[in-house]
Amino acid sequence: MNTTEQVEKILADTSLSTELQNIAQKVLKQERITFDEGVYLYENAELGYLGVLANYIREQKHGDKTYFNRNFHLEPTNLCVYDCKFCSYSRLIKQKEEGWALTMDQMLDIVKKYDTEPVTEVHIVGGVLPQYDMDFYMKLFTAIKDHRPDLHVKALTPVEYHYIFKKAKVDYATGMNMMKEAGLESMPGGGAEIFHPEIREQIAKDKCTGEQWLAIHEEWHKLGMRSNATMLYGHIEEFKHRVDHMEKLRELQDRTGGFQTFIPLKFRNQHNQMSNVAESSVIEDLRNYAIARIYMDNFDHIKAYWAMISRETAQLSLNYGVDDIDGTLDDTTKIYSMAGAEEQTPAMSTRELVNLIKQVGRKAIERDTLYNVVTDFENVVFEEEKKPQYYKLPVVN
Ligand code: V47
Ligand code: SF4
Repeated sequence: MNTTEQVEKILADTSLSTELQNIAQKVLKQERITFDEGVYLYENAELGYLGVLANYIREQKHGDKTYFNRNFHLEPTNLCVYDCKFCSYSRLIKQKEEGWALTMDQMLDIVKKYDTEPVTEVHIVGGVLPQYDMDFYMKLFTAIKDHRPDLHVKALTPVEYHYIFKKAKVDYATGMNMMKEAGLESMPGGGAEIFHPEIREQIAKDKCTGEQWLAIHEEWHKLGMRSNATMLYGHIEEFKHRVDHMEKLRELQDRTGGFQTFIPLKFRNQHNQMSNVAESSVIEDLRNYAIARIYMDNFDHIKAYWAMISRETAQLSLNYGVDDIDGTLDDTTKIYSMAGAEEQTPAMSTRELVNLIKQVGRKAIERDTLYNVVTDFENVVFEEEKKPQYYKLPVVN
């Protein structure tokens, strides 16, 4: 049964509520669903139904293609002036003995370690500290580009930009332009958390607001540049807050078209001030990916961050709207291992990542940051191993 027939089968199900019938019709006609329909899906839709619709959209957009990239993380510091309640990573400045803060030379030495590796991107993210100001980051970006011009610099989030621009007394438009001139090429999706102030004020109260996060991305997009967006879900927010978050991103994307990828980030509850909050189930994670795929009709890609959700859930997510499973990052990232992620030293070789994708019947494509194809692995069989056998999971019973 192809994906259109699967949606038609759903439409023929007379036991389905009128609301769910209407949403399925809209998806088939490639029409946008409303805020209320988004909330309705979270409250009422079963995983099988959501999987059919999300997989239909995914295959309309990308067929079986599943993207990944070869990148590494550079984390300048784990000290931070902020105190987000979900953060397991940062050490407040008063706990300095448990923290690190790298110098410019130390950061460049890390970049140089990858000189002989076929990585295409450095993802720079970490805590916020006064000594990492505009001048520091501009020098860092320029030094990286001077050393290795082909390495794409994807760096920092509106959390850092808002902080350093305010200190330097420059407005967002000027600041982002200066960053671009210095070598910044794209912005990762972090710092978004949940935009709605009812939640943001409880979990991330001092850093940039939702409006400021969106305004900085808007300025960046106006320069013709691209960025990603995340949503930290599965903690104290309600479904309406998730839909509000996606709605705000969808609105901005209508205006600028600058977002590439939406990345739902599952809240992990270890070693932070929200350890009493239970984590979402795998079923809820898959439902969330699927609803994101249905709701975010103007986003090309939905990404699952495999290091956070486990390799198995990443494989499953490919049937629930996800078409990107991030990169072959190595253990330079501590953000998730500290929060109780599945992967304590998240490293996967290209061979492992390609096989993980092929095992569930999808096509593995290595991309660069801007989704240009670097290598299509369809016909690449790594030496010393058999072609993996796969069974492409059905999404309906
Ligand atoms: O903004 C922090 C999240 C984000 C926890 O753009 C947590 O390609 C879960 O945004 N449980 C930073 N999540 C990482 C990020 C990212 C990751 C991968 C790819 C891209 C991209 C962006 O990590 C933070 C926050 O939302 N985070 N603590 C936690 N306990
Ligand atoms: Fe700092 Fe980011 Fe952690 Fe918040 S999530 S405390 S801004 S490192």
